[in-house]
Amino acid sequence: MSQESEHGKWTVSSSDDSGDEQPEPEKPSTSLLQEAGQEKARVPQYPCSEARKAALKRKSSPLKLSNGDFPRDDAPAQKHKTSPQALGWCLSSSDEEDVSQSRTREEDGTASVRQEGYCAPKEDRRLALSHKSADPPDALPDAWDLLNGGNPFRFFLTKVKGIKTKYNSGALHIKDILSPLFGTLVSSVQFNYCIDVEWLVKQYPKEFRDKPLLIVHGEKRESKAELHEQAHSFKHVSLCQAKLDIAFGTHHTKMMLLHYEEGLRVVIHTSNLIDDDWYQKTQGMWISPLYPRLPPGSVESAGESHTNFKSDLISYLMAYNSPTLKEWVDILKQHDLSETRVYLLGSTPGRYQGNAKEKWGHLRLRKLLKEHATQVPDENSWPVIGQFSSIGSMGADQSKWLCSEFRGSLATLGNGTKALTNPDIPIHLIYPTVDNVRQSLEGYPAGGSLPYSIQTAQKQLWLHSFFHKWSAEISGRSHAMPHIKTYMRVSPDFQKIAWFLVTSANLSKAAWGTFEKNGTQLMIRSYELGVLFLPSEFGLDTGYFHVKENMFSDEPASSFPVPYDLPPEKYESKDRPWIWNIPYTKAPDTHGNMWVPK
Ligand code: GNV
Repeated sequence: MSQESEHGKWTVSSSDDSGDEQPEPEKPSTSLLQEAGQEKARVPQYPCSEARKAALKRKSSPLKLSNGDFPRDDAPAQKHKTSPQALGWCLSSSDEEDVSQSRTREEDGTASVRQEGYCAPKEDRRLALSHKSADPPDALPDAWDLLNGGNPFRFFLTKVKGIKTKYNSGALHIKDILSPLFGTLVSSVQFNYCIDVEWLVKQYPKEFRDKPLLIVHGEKRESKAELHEQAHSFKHVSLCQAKLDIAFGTHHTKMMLLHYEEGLRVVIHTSNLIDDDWYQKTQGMWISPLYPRLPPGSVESAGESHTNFKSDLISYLMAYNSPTLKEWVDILKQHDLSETRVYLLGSTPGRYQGNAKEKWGHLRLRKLLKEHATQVPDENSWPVIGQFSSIGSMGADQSKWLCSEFRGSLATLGNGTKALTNPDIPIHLIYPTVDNVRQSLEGYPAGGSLPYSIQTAQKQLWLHSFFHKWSAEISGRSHAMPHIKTYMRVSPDFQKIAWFLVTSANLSKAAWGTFEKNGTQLMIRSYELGVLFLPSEFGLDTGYFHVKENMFSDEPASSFPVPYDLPPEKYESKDRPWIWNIPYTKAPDTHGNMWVPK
């Protein structure tokens, strides 16, 4: 099939025409298929969504421009210098390879060569882990410094392949997180949504690769069977299915519990356990300090933090009602989490009334902001910002959920907040436009992880008037599409923030909860998890953080590294939100392809 447009001539590759669900790896038969041939054709072996399947299919059988050249007229990929090369990416020695090349997916790991090659003798590692003063020699990666040096927030982004080295300087790949430098692993748990077990096992260093690994997931029926089939090959891997008793609920929580000889570490993040999620996306994580083991015989309440993190994490784990996770609760109880400065904010499926109403979701955020945030001058003019990678059904107009219960919770600041539905409080929503996706490092396939559907979008056109583009010059990630989800309250000049949340929760009622029975009950469908940063926990009594002006400078510790540009830029009249299940054939993406979901 071939078609012509003002942007040139396009072909739909034959493997697409055949409707073949499992295309064979394509050999590049002409130079036109260069990139296509370099992408390793691959059908997911892990259970995952239709949107992601479409992305993987498109990557293995791309819809190419057939004349072998970019259109010369106004193809924005050229004009706006968005090809990686045009932007001057890949110039540093460590980023030598072409971003469009296939990765050797097993051992790519974004970890640098020195990291890959280095494994400190166990005694050295112990030293490094137990004494701050034991400065690691030059040969050590900066991951250790990152984690233990002057980063009070412990908030990180994932490394992105194909951007300048400086933009990855504060970033971590999963292999960095699982590195022996962070601790001598005894056993671990991975909570997640989409899991490629074979890939995951390879992310652990060889010396820890056979340590017990528990995977907590929400798969049912066929996809559960597929996951079990995958895990079966690994005798050290076991599975725990999270109960999902309410329709359309999903297990979105992304957390690692890393039990070490030296203690315990908790990582709460936004990335699925698949290669694509750690390659060219903007993802966030909070990494706990190394929690030491409590002395034997410590009381039940020992090791609690000012933020009540230990008890809140135990409550979250108990909500699964799983005997296996109860064993992890016991391990948690044996550790000292008192150094934790963040608040835990989770969602677990259920219908909650009375006191339980404030345990999860947006009412939990409302309670935390009421009790631990403080009022700021002129607070009614401080906007709420929400930034996410998917969107649920929000009803016929803004009064149904977004600007009532949801904004009411996010606009709470201290005990004095009265008008929870104050219509004056602006709400800015950040979600990628079609052009954001088209011009991204991944190109249109990035849209496979932005599963806003046409069926949902067309019911809520009113919502799109709140939308702002994805822009992240500040972190060098304007072309790394967001899979991170963040929410915050920001000053009218966008230079201060009253709080910041990084979470798995998208903009949906399923994630945040919705009132039932005249507001006496909060109904939540999904598991979600995030951490809330409040100024008071970081020694600030002003009620706000300053926004860091440069992610990579040494500004005062009171400045928070918001990972995208402020103020957010509104959609222009030509802009459309990315919708995954409609075709985009008028302009090529950064790989010269178009998007035709079947
Ligand atoms: C594509 C994701 C997640 C998550 C959940 C999806 C979907 C879908 C499609 C990506 C995704 N769901 O990270 O929790 O259709 O639900 O990344």
